[in-house]
Amino acid sequence: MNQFAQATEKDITRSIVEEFLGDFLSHIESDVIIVGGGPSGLVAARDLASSGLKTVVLESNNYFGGGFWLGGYLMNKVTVRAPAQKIFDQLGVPYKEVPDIKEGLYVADAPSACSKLISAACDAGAFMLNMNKFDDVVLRDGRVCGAVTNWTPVSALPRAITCVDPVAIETKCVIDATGHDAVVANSLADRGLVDLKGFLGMDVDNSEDAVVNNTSELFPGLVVTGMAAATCFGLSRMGPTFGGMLESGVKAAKIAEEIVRSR
Ligand code: 48F
Repeated sequence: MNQFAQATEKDITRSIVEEFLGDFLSHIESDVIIVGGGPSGLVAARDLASSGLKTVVLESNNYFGGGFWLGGYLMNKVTVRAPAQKIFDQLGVPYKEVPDIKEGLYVADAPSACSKLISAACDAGAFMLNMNKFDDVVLRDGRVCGAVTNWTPVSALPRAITCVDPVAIETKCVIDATGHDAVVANSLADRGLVDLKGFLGMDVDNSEDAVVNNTSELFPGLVVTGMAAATCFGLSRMGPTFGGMLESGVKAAKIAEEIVRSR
């Protein structure tokens, strides 16, 4: 006879609730919250969690990866320019070198690259909180020190439901990795605390380096990365290539780690 009890509905429900709430409770005070689980945010999550920092990724969608599932124009081949192929090497993503390009251009399958990047962030120990829509910042003593969040479907409810209050997670540093929308930075701009320039037309040659160079602490406690940095600092949009996004995530993690360690 089987010595184990049959799992029934209550056991399955208990497993889900206990595991989720346990993880959630242990992250309500975290070192870093990354808002947005696209390529820049996921690289930052991988690096920060690998450094032993308590890292949360808030993602409004049910899947992570943002724009990294497609290369451009509904075609699922992603390109990176040198030196970002080294990140493909770290992730174990197979790629091809495009011939006769002086500085190096590499092409890979988007599903392979995106899933391996998500996996790397999970394996490093980041707490991956999908279906959570960033709603606002926690702002104290002139610093961003947390993120207000709600379930995505709740955020999308028509106002017929009067109010479902969100909850907040405290942190030492928030990274805005929400792409073109730069939603965290915009929550400060709406209050006149920062001035956002908006991104410019496409200029791939300049934009990749510019995004990495401008990845920075925009406001005390808030680092901006990826396309959010382009929106904040008036940079050209990238075009369908991802090296700058990945390198920007690496830099954002370094800046965030310095902020965390200094507090
Ligand atoms: O847009 P996204 O992929 O940002 P990224 O890391 O990369 C940009 C490229 O994909 C592409 C490009 C290539 O060069 O220019 O656009 O800068 O990922 C942004 C993530 O943020 C999530 C969104 O669902 C996506 O997964 N996001 C957006 N708003 C919110 C959010 C929000 N309010 N709360 C939580 N997540």
